[in-house]
Amino acid sequence: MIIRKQPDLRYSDVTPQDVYLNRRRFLGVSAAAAAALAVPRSAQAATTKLNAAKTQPPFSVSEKETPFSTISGYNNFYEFGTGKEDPAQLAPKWRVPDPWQVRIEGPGADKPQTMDLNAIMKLAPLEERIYRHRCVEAWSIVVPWIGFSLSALLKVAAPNSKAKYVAFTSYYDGKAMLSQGEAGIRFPYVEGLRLDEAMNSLTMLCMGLYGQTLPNQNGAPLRIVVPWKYGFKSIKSINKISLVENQPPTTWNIANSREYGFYSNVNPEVDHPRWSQATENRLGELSRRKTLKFNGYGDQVAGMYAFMDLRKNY
Ligand SMILES: Nc1nc2c(c(=O)[nH]1)N[C@H]1C(S)=C(S)[C@@H](COP(=O)(O)O)O[C@H]1N2
Ligand SMILES: [Mo]
Repeated sequence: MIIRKQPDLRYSDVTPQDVYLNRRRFLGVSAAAAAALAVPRSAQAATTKLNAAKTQPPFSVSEKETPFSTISGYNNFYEFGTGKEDPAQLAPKWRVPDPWQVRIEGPGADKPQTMDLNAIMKLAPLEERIYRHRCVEAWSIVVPWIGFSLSALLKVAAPNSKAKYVAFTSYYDGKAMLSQGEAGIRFPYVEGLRLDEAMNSLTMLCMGLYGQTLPNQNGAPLRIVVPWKYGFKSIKSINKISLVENQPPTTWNIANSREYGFYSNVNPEVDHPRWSQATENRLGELSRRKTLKFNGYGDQVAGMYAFMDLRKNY
């Protein structure tokens, strides 16, 4: 049992005493008032330690890692709010179902099955991979993710010749998450990849970051990470995977097909209809960086698109 949520931690339990006391002194308020100001105890990010073997290029870049506080404090996770700081406030209050079950099915799966997270985590050794992450909104981060290639899980379902695409579905609980009306997008959040993209060794099934299990706001307990595509392809908190024959619908394409395509490979040559994609703001840096084609992973992935017009297939 590797994943275990810490029960009922109080703010003072997870905040080093001196920091906690200093903050109280700084606020100039009583202990009772400080407790009222504190994050409710249900909102503690409950992560546990997760060991993983470091990896070499191309599975890790040598760029400076974005601090944990940024990675876990500035997020896109519309189920928990549309503002970048909302998920860090709201997602920790969500109680991640335990056991976490993932259904793998579809006409392309000869061995459809339901697997729980503990079984999934035993499919391959955990690796730490330091990937660039580029959001379509032109900010980027560098994240030490923990997990392994998604292919290890897909193989368990024995893909057959009908498996042309892989469709992913996020968990959705209307009681703990925003409504579709509030978020402005369809729930459950859905994403998809072509089979070769999903089987590419860079595509990651991810259970952690920075040496610990995923904070809820980063997609606990299990997400996908596709480093050469815009961030919205990296779907969070998944509980269903389908091997299908046709290109599956995807949430942002449904919301606005002119702005968000199925492929969504990072491409500085093709602008978003409302802004340039030529440069990006690496969070924490002052000057903008030039965006790299395929987010810098071209050697590993460009071949998959050799015969495609990436302007049409944006
Ligand atoms: N289920 C779900 N997955 C999601 C999103 C979302 O709103 N819901 N946002 C996407 C977007 S736009 C980005 S940039 C990344 C952000 O991942 P991070 O918060 O771990 O950096 O998650 C992606 N996965
Ligand atoms: Mo994004």
